[in-house]
Amino acid sequence: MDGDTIVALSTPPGESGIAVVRISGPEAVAILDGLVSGAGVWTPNTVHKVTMRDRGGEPVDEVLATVRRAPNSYTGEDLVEISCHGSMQVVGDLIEEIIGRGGRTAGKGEFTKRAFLNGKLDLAQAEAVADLISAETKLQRRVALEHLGGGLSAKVREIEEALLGQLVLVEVSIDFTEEEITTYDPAEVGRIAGDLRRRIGGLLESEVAGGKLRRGIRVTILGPRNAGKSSLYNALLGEERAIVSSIPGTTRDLLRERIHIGGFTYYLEDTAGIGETGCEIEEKGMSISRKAAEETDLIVFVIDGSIDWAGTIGDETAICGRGKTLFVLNKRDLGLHISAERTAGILGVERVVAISAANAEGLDELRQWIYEGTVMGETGEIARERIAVNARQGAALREADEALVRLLDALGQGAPAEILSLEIRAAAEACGKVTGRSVTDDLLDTIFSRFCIGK
Ligand SMILES: Nc1nc2c(ncn2[C@@H]2O[C@H](COP(=O)(O)OP(=O)(O)OP(=O)(O)O)[C@@H](O)[C@H]2O)c(=O)[nH]1
Ligand SMILES: [Mg+2]
Repeated sequence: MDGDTIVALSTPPGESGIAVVRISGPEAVAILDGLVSGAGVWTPNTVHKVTMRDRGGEPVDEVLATVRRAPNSYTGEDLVEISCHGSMQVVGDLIEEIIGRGGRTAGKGEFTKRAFLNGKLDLAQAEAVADLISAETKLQRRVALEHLGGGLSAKVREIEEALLGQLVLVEVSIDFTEEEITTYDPAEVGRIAGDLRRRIGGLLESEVAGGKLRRGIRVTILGPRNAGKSSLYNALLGEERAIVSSIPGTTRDLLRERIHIGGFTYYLEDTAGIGETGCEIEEKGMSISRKAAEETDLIVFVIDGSIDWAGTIGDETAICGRGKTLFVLNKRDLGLHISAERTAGILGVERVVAISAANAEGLDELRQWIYEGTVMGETGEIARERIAVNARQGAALREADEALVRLLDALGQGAPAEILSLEIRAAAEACGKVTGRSVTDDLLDTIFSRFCIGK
């Protein structure tokens, strides 16, 4: 742990009613004394109204200051929280004064990193802080809050404790090999290992959806020119974001905005229409569309259903992976040239949805379909348990599971206690990576670099 005292603005920069500057570390209170030009009586956890001055004695701002004493603070250190007026000049001057008095600008997530290093939070909880800050939907907030409350940590710790319980018995047996005493029951070890694998498997089931819950899901609207892609894009966004016109080739660049469906964040993209054109700009737009089609999670392929569209889609659908493409017939308000069912037959897909982007018809069905096509089947568990492991936690749990597989193998071959102990220990160590009991400095740096400054 660095013994220095860190400072940062913990609210977003810019003009606001109030801004909060935090100071954490051994010098926090001494710095506060300096800011009010004299030793103050700082009753912990009490709000003090004070005038802060620069080193020339000139007032900088009237603020509310709260002191929390180590170890009873977020960071586990002496922590000063200053609520000042939300002017960037005030904040800048205050931070400058604090640095002039021995404070140092905090790195990303350094307050939370200190909280972790001082045992106030475990690693899964610290990661949940970042998730909670970036939560945009209720589901994201609920999962983050469950993890912050120790929900995931508790489940992993139970697994770890069961492993350690067996480890003790197996290791005692190693010490007593001379006497030929067996302190453990291989069948029981096997039964427990099997049970723990099931529990780990349950947690891992949430990993894919957990990744999507945190990262968001990319959905690209694709199709021939003039099919109504931009109209659909706007309708799903609920605002006139993209230019719509009856001239084919209106959209040239890729547009991207966020929408939320079922508690997940979707990055919805509008693209340039695909088709024959002599226009260099449109060609460039199309090559961006094709690249997006390859990389995206889900394609919504829009066809103008009011016309004899067969010739318009050519082999464009070939660039769409069948597994990740939803076909939509647009402009149903004008009457469909061919029904949705027949279209599905022609395209060789199970389902086609008919909509009217102009009249916002069929959009709920399409939203539901987008949700089904991307996360359905993986989310039930998350919604119920509010547990969604992230990639790092997933990797650690898989490592634990692999050790358990080797343990079961060893048991099957009647391996000696030394081997069993090795694998049980490996599984427990891997679990420890989730809660942060066994982590390296490099890993910590990677994790906390995801944070913003001031958290
Ligand atoms: N009647 C009707 N017209 C629509 C509908 N959706 C789009 N249009 C019209 O179709 C034309 C093309 O719409 P856009 O949304 O610009 O089509 P696009 O697929 O983005 O076209 P490009 O950007 O040129 O590839 C416009 O005149 C729209 O008003 C619909 O559901 N019903
Ligand atoms: Mg368009």
